[in-house]
This record gives sequence, structure tokens and C-alpha cells, in this order.
Amino acid sequence: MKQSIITFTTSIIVMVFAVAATGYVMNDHNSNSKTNAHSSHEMNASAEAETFINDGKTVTVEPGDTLEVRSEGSDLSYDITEIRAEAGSELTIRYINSSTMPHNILFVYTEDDIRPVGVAALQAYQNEYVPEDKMDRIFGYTSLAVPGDTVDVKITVPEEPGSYPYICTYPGHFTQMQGRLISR
Ligand SMILES: [Cu+2]
Repeated sequence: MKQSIITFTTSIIVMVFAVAATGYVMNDHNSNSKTNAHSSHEMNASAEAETFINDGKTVTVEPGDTLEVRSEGSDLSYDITEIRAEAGSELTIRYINSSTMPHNILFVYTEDDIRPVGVAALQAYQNEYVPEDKMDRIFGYTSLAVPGDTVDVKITVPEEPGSYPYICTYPGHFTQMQGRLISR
């Protein structure tokens, strides 16, 4: 009788440990899959950014220039999709919206900033679709241009030579409506 109580107690203890261990393993597994989901999300963002097709005009500008960029019709695009400029110089981008929808131009630092900024912008209707909590990823933007508007923004071309994306953050546009500022 005594022996069977000890055996019973032992098996309860073993079961408790087994359940605890399973819980631990499951938690560990969950945190791993969160990490994996996060990193694959980041990879998707980069992969998508790489699919940007530069099918517009390339222009080279001088320091202090005002460059006109346009959109026309119902296309989600800018007529100029590559702007080559001197590192550290100042430029004015004049955006002329001859299209049928509201648009803007917003400059971000890296390819990996496109998606977080574009997604956060969906909630930023009170600030003309410029997400205030992502300002560390942004170095210039125009106000929202409704059809017929012309809006200006002064930017300083980043000192570090490289490619800097510009996007429209009006909801649903950022994956297609893009260009690249090349600092050199
Ligand atoms: Cu747009």
C-alpha cells in the first residue's frame, strides 16, 4: 500500500514536470516562430523593394535646382523615377499633380523604410498621410496634392552616396508609386 502511494506520488511529480517542460518548449517554439515571422517579413519588404522597375525618366540636377516632377491620368507613377544629385546639396522638388487622384512625394533613407512608412501612413490621414511616428525614416515630403495642385519641398540630398527611395504615401500607392534619388 505504502509502495503504491509513493509510486503514485512519483508519477504525479513526473507528470507535473512533463507538463511544465512541454509548456516551456511550446513557449520557446512560439517565440521562435515570432522571430522567424519577423525576419521573413523584413525579407519580404526587401524583396518587394528590389522589384521596383525604373521605367520613367532619369534626370541629373545641379545644386540649388528646382526640379519639376509630374503625375498624369490615373497611373500610380511619377514621370521622373530617378533623380541624380550631388551629395549634400540642396534641391527643390516641385510636384505637379495633373492626375485624377491625390498624391504626395515623401523621401525615405532606405529600401527597408518603404513598407513601414507606407503602412503607417494608412493611419495618418490627420497629417496628410505622413506618419509622425516614422519621422526618423523620412527626410523630406510635400504636402498632399489634390488633382490640379502644385506643391514644393526643399530637401538636402543625404551626404552618404547611395540610392534613396521616394514614394507616394496616399493609401494604396506606395508599392507602385516610387522613384529613387541617387546621391553621388
Ligand atoms: Cu499617390
